[in-house]
Amino acid sequence: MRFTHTTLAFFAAALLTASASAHIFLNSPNGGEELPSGGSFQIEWEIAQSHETTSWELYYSTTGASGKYIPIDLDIPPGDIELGAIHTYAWTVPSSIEIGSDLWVMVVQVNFEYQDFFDRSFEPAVVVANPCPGDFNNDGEVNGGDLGGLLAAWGTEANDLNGDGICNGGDLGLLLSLWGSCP
Ligand SMILES: [Ca+2]
Ligand SMILES: [Ca+2]
Repeated sequence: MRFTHTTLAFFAAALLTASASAHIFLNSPNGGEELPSGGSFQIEWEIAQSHETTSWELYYSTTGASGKYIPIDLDIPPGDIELGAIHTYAWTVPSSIEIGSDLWVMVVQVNFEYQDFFDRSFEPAVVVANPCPGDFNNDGEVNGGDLGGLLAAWGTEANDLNGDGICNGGDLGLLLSLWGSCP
């Protein structure tokens, strides 16, 4: 959570309980970010209180901060669990999400005590049209790195360029037609 003037009043009301239980900070997205449909967005969170950790879980919602939450990845290795450690996850924003949708993300720490601490976007991000379709790795061009990403996602819902719900030959043809520098 971050302080802003517009959110201060709301936050003040929740301060007593929230500050006592803040064990993770979701740094991004935390409100106002633009997420490219079908493109890559880096989710970032930070450890505010260290715990033994078995894994991390990431979820998103397009209906509200309180959910319904849909899994992004439920088995992310714990990594560095020291206070202040920064964690990132390169997420391919599903092209099935309607352009213009508000979007919230939630990160959950799964630990040995069966107490799952979490944080989620304070305000929504928004899903926008991808300025460079096919550039899955956000390096400014459609190239071999993106072809590798497409092949790795073959048969799944990820890197689904033409929006038919699965990554397959149709997407490969489209990727080749988009080959080169982004406009
Ligand atoms: Ca690329
Ligand atoms: Ca497809």
